[in-house]
Amino acid sequence: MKRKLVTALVTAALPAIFVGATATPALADCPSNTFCLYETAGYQDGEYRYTPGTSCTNLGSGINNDANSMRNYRSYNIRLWDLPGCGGATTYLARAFSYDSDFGNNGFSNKASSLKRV
Ligand SMILES: [Ca+2]
Ligand SMILES: [Ca+2]
Repeated sequence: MKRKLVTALVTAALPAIFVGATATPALADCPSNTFCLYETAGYQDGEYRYTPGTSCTNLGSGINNDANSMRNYRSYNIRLWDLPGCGGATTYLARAFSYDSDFGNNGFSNKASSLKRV
């Protein structure tokens, strides 16, 4: 089950990479070499900036269980977990140099509680 879910998420992330080749959605809003999470789909409302390493980071109270879109301008893949401490089977993979305007079609709306570079 876990393997199947991860594969689905990877496939879902691919179109965002291709979009990135032709469109640049307000790149200035998220600094280079930074991973940004947004409270609302479409990169709206609160922006929370991270430079994730390989140690797990738990999300703060403002964005915990409230993230709905992301921009990953890091040169690394970053995984988000539903549970704090980067545990559990429900995750979301943010590919290097990709963005996703809505976690809804990934089954990950208002779930992210922790993240790290993978
Ligand atoms: Ca959660
Ligand atoms: Ca999505």
